[in-house]
Amino acid sequence: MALADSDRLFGPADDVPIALDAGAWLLPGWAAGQAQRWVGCVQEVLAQAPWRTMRTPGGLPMSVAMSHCGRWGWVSDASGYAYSATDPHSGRPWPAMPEWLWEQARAAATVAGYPHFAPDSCLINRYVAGAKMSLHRDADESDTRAPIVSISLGLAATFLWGGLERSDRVRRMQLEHGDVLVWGGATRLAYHGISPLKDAVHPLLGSERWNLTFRMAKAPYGCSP
Ligand code: MD6
Ligand code: FE
Repeated sequence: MALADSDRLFGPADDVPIALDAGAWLLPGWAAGQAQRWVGCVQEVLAQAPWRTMRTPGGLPMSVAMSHCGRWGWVSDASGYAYSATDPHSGRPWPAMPEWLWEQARAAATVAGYPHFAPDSCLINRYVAGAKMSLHRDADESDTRAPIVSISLGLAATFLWGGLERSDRVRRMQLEHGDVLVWGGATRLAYHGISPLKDAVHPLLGSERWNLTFRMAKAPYGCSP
């Protein structure tokens, strides 16, 4: 979110979500205080499912490297996009979602007004300079009443926020280290993407940006565990 530094220092208190769009909320810096712990959990996952580059159904390698945890991992290959219970690289189930991550994602969703969020999937993206994510919609989840909870760590990136049609006007906003987006409701299926990452150095993640998106891939929303 394009907030001036002064807004970040003297702006809304922690846990006060900022409305970005219908059903979509930004929790500025919400994850920053425990960033080390987020990074540790991701490293635990990576030890079991290392970064890999997937190909689009059109056969092009993606510029973003990915890993996953949780019951379902999002995979892309020549046959299209799908959620898979196994890691195609190892043939084994994806690493379990660390409990702390599950709890954090649920807490963020609750702050934004989605109290039944119970993620069964977490996609982890890694960007280096020049990596980007083209405009897309997250539409492979079975119950889109559930929001997606997205955590940004490391280098800042420009988030592209469009509308429900690909041709709709696109807004740009900065996502900074520790920012959390909780995105559901009427704009859950809006187009969005990430501009090519600028080369820089972050104290915790060096030349990288990590993004974690927690989803309910298969479970119906509202059936609290
Ligand atoms: C990223 N995020 O921040 C890409 N999708 O690297 C997404 O594609 C995304 O942030 C759905 C909901 C929230 C997101
Ligand atoms: Fe997305």
